[in-house]
Amino acid sequence: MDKFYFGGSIAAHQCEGAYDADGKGLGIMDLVTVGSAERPRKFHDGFQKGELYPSHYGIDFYHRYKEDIRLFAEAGFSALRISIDWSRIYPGGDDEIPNQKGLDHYRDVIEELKKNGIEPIVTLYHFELPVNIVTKYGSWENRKVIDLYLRFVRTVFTEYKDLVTYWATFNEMNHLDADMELSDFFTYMNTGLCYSKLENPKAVMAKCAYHMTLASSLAIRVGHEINPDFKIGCVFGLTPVYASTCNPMDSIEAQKMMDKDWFQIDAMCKGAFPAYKLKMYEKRGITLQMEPEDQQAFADSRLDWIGINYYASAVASEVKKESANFFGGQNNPYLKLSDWGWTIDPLGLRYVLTLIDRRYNLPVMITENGLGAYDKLEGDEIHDPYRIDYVRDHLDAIKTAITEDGVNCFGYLMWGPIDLISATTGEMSKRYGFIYVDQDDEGKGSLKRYKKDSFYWFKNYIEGWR
Ligand code: BGP
Repeated sequence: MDKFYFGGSIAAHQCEGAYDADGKGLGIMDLVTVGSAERPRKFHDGFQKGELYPSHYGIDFYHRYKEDIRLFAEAGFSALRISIDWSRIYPGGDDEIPNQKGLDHYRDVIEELKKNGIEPIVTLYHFELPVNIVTKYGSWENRKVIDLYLRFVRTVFTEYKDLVTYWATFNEMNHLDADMELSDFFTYMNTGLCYSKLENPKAVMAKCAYHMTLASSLAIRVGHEINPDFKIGCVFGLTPVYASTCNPMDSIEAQKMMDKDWFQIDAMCKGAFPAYKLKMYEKRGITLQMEPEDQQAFADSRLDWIGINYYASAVASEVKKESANFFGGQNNPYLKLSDWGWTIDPLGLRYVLTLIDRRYNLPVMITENGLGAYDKLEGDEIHDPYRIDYVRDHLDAIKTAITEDGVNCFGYLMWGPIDLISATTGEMSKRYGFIYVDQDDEGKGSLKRYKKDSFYWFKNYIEGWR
């Protein structure tokens, strides 16, 4: 990849709103309430009176995308990562015929991006699973769901085959490892299933993770058949883990914590589902339903690129303490925390980039990175030096990884270039954007867009890159 892309990443359920417009079905995130750092988001089987569901309104990107894309172009973006919400294309996930209005909508968005000189990078699954797939099929635990997903991706690949080159099969499926204690919310976001309510949660998660990994490999195959020039990647949320001391046991602990992030990438890049993972499952008494043709799918479809979502690092210690860090493990005394307690560690990005490069030798893109912070609108202005520092320090780390460590990184997409709904808390006040959106946590506000100081800074930075 010879070009370096600058831009941002957004996800349909966090920005579009219009949750029931133009034939869209219900997606799992449509059933999740607003929360906060202290008050976890709740999810229900249906809507509850008096609750607020932020995906229903988002930031109204569904109707305002033209204005927003113009702003991205003005900021100098050369790429934008969007997601296509499965429930807009196949409202129930298993419909025979796709919803034409959904297809038309994303065509308009993609064409608008191209008109503005912005490369669309399209994620095919960003926590946007039709609810019907959970209630009728039991979600990804059921192998049948792979075929339904493939029907969806085939439709989308075919529809936009002359408009889109860069695809990502999934966002952050790596949060489903059977070797870790999972939270209800993370398993819900990925599968619509509630961890603590499952009878044998580790086995269910292992099956879901396997089926999603296989679905990704099969989607790569389908995509390359439709257009051999497609560049198909998958996006992983990666947290480098440091050992808390030079006690070798701490290093083993750190290695274990990172191990959970490799097996799916290994399966998609090395031609086989890794034997070490199968051994681990065996030890836990978990049996996967593996068919002979699966091996062929892993063997003949490899990722073209790897997407890295990077927010924080973690610390591992042999001495088991209650996990202090949102990303697992302990907090790092050398590093500061964001307002939401996420470790700020630009060097960790250089570290993880180098790890991935040496392990897979593939082009990588930073598909998400950013700082969730409280912003204050003063008149028409937002002064956000903290965000500028954060993004600059991370970009400097990428530059070093490219120029000194020889990493093949072809882009930086900051998360939430326009303020949107937080995935983990459902808040609006956890703001990431270069563009401010006038809306509060109750969904009230004019929705007017304002350029923050970081907007102008980013534009300048892009012009001066290299
Ligand atoms: C990533 C998700 C995004 C996004 C981001 C920031 O894991 O892929 O969807 O939301 O995290 O998280 P939050 O919005 O909770 O601050």
